[in-house]
Amino acid sequence: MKKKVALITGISGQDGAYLAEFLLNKNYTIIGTDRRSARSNYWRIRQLGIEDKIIFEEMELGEIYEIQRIFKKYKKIDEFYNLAAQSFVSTSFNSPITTANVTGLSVLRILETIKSNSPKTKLYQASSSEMFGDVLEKVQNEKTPLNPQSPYAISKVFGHQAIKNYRKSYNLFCVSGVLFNHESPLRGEEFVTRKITLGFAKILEKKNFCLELGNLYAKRDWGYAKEYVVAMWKMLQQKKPDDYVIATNQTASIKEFINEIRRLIPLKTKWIGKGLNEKLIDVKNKKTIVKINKKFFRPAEVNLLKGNPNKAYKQLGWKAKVKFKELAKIMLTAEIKNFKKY
Ligand code: GDR
Repeated sequence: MKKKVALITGISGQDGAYLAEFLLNKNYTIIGTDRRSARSNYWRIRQLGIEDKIIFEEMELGEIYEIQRIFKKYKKIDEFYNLAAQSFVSTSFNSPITTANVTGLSVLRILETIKSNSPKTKLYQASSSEMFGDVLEKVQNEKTPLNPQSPYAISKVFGHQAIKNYRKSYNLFCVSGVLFNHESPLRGEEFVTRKITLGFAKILEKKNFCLELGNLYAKRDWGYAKEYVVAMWKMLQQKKPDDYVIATNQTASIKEFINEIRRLIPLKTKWIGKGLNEKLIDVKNKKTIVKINKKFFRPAEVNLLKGNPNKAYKQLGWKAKVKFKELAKIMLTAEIKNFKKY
């Protein structure tokens, strides 16, 4: 049997790296694409030891002819995973137009290209729990109305609706995975869980480091990225294309995540103060190790996310095994190990 070919956009990101590793184990040929400026950023793929097993291509998703060029070069692409995006919510407030173009409009460019050049290609679109925004239901599922709160989330809604529309209008096999926050040791350092684990590794090693954060009370449904990429693949193996929520069904605040880390480290710490003056101190020497900095607050916040992944369980047989407490442990352990190495 001929090897299946999968194209992954955003190959240098956390999900791109884990998905490539997973599909290589399933004997796929992997074409990994990135925009030019992201090329230097292959540390994740290197860490997983799969760099020489991937065919790398530059592809600027802002230009439709670039996508067409790749489809012409590789005549047969069985599965197309669109993981590329301007994915940092905070940045989207400063760069709303770029975010809309890359994160939103690119989905339409991909759909148009598939429709005209390769209608048999199956497309996975990375949708996001951020689309629920200021939530209209306490636990969110595939039917929960969307109420986005950032240019990033608005752009994701655009992509999400485009997928539904092209599926219905042109009978394409395209799906959206509405993934809730998913983290790992390969997470970018700007995202809060990784910022926290890296911060604590520094605190343990350097002693003088103070971690500055924004809103400690936002709640997220945090899962393990390595498990989430399996759900992406499963969605494309179904008979019929459909959208799925991927989540753990547990929610915890940033402060609760930090408290989990506190349980794992050999320091006695204590929260003091309120509001902007809230701090975590080292009980022994009274040094502040975590404090609040207003600059990390967002113009509009998403306060609570908790997903109901029942449909994914029933139809895909997918269920999250790692919940946020174990995730904190996995991330901190890897962080300390890496920190010592470098
Ligand atoms: P999020 O992830 O916006 O949920 O989107 P992020 O980790 O950036 O923020 C989570 C929550 O933590 C609060 N927070 C801070 N966040 C950051 N980054 N830095 C801080 O210092 C800080 N302090 C508090 C935030 O306000 C927020 O409430 C992620 C991204 O991966 C998206 O691309 C993806 O679609 C969704 O998850 C699902």
